[in-house]
Amino acid sequence: MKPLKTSLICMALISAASTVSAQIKVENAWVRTTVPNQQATGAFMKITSVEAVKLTSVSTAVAGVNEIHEMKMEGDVMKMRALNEGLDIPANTTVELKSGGYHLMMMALKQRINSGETVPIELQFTNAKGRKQTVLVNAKASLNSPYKP
Ligand SMILES: [Cu+2]
Repeated sequence: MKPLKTSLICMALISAASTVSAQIKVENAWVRTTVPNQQATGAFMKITSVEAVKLTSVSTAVAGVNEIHEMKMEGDVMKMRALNEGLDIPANTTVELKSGGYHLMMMALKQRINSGETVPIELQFTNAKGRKQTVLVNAKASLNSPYKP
């Protein structure tokens, strides 16, 4: 009976931990390389969270201005806009930031982004209760996505 009892306690602890903490997972982060004197670029990734959160702000050391953007068709025109209210990440749903859709826009670049470099990006999330959580990701610099679709 003893081993069974131990495993039941373990299961109880695991489920308690997963309901209390907001676990946010960021995968496949990459940033598009630039040519000399280029002023702006984009960063892309997949974000999944156990609880519903909002991506509210972004910061990097390589850009003076970092924004969360959306690209979408309005009639026949592709338009880009800043999501000043943040980007919703519903619970247990992977939100993909990709070319032609949501992306992080890095403007007023302070340096060239070269292939093979790693760009640290700090992502700030807020949950429904206003609790903030910061996630640091290392984005790979690449001309196109270095990850398989
Ligand atoms: Cu943009």
